[in-house]
Amino acid sequence: MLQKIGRQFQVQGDFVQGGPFGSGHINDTYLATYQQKDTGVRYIFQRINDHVFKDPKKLMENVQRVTEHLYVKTKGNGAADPERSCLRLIPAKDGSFFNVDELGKYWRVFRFIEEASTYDVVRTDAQAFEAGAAFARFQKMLVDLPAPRLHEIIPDFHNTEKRYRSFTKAIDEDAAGRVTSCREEIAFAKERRDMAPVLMQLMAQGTLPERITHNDTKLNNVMIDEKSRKGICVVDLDTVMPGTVLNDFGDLVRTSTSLAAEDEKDLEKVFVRETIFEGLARGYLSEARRFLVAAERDNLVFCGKLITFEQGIRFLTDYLQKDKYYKVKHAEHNLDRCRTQFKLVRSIEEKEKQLTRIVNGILENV
Ligand code: GN1
Ligand code: MG
Repeated sequence: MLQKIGRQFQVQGDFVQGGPFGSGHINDTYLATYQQKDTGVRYIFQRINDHVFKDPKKLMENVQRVTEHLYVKTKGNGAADPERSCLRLIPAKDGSFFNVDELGKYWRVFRFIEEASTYDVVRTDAQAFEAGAAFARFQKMLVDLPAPRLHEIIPDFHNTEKRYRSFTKAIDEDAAGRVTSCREEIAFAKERRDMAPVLMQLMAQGTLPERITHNDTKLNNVMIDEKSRKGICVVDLDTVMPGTVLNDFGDLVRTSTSLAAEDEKDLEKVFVRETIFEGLARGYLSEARRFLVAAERDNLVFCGKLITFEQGIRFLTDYLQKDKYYKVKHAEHNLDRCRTQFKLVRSIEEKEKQLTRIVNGILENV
């Protein structure tokens, strides 16, 4: 299959091997090796999930514009190795940046970034710093992306209020008969209902500016160079679109500060580590401090809580709807994921004062 897809792209050399790669929940990702003279060159092949991404062509238009802008800019900034500092799409033989297979599925190919790794769980404060800094640089570099506005690939993606409404609808419908098995989680979410519209309201008032944001800033979406340990390249650009930077920082808090897997069953392991949070905030603010406005600076702790809450209700909604959206490995997988999110929300609530002090301390000094 990969070999056949590869023939549609401007991939050089002979196919050697290929197989599934990474831990994404949405697209199907593969790594393929091609022999070019005496070296093996690796590529990422991805089949886009068109249940989630309804308009893959527009998605690819966004990805192409963003990667090109980042590449030209990185090169202009004199980066030592621009090819490793941003994703590069390999064009198809017809000159476009995707190929549609006989089942109507969209494929794309990226050059694989060698000697860099991604992590599902943070190991050190320094890694958290690098992830924060890499995403802030990414936001900063896209500030001057020329018009037109990027397509809103999934409308209302981080509209927590709408997510909350879909959640209550899923409870009412109870399509899978699972409501009774998650009463506690449902109650937890309902108690925190008021938090859902807060950032949307600030955006509607114009207090919180719209910027180009990544919207899926999971820790494992930044590649860390194996030698220098620097965050070199941000990946998974499908949801890059207009939004608030707070969703990006919030998702970093969600995915890096707890040191437990997203589907960890032992909830004792799930809580915010202040030192990791501090590393993350330091890294992020080292690059973003200059362009953030007050409403952004003031909500850096809140957005961590909000995005974690949002992700919890997204997993719970999918559980209630019998796992239509996320890939799952067993029937309770989405419920397990929801539980880690809600446990983390509780931990952020408990430590909100300390975390706010940390952010304010950094802001005074950068
Ligand atoms: C999905 O598949 P992946 O890892 O790129 C999801 C994110 C969620 C994440 C939860 C398009 O991301 O929004 O935060 O799972 N992407 C989409 O792990 O829904
Ligand atoms: Mg993604």
